[in-house]
Amino acid sequence: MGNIIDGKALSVTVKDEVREQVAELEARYGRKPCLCVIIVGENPASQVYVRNKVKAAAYTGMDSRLIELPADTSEEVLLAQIRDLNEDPAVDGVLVQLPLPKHVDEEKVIDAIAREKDVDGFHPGNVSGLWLGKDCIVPCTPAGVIRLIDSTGVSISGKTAVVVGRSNIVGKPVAKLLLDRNATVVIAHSRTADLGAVTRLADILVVAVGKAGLITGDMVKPGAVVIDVGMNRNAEGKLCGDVDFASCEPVASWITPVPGGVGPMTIAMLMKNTISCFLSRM
Ligand code: BQF
Repeated sequence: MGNIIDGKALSVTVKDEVREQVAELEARYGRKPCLCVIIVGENPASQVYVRNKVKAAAYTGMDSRLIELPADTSEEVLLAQIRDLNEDPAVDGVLVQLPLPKHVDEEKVIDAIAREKDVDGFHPGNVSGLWLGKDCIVPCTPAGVIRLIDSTGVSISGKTAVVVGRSNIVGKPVAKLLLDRNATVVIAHSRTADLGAVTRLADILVVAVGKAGLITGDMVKPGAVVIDVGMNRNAEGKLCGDVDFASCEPVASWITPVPGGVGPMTIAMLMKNTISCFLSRM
């Protein structure tokens, strides 16, 4: 029954839209949007993610900078680097790849990024904007999740949506975006009693926990749309989601794969956010 949502193909469509916008913006303003990515240390997964971001920027024709700092960089030096970029008129978007080494306070770092350059949408000004229903930068993964659901043609309004996971980066913002689209939203988490009983209510199921194989076919309502935000490595080192694809795919009407589902859309929405930051500064 399950149709597979091709996040990779949709991400190319979004990046092609951005590529056209970049060309228009350059013609109108005489400069291209510029995204600056900071990575601290050598976490191999983070290195892949920042490479994906720089490659996507190149694809769209926008400028990018990659700042690679050693793992022992002090919080002070990192904050000074961010302040420099905040003041650099050539830079439109600044993001610091998470997670950061333990000696650095992530909250301080996020707060230091100028709100108008916060392409990740993690700054308290953007978080409050999201929850107050203002026009603001929306975090990339939640924005990508909504775009993936929209691509199925299934209407969100009036449906029961269950979000499993309550992180500030995915669970909470995705729940707010679904609420804004008139879903009836349930947030489930690690302390939810009888998770399966809750997930079986979902017409739209979004899973962002970080636990491989957490959701099995018996936990999915027949015909549900299933969006898997999980990014885990299994015993063989292969990328896999939080959803057991083999057992859920036959039950779902639509389902995202891992890889090739939410991940590429996260990167595409980052490109869109960079355009928004550029425009807000012009
Ligand atoms: C794919 C991320 C957890 C913690 C911090 C494409 C990405 C991943 C997968 C990617 C992620 C996950 C990113 C695929 C960025 C998504 O083909 O399936 C792209 O680069 N992501 C991140 O920057 O930080 C994370 C997951």
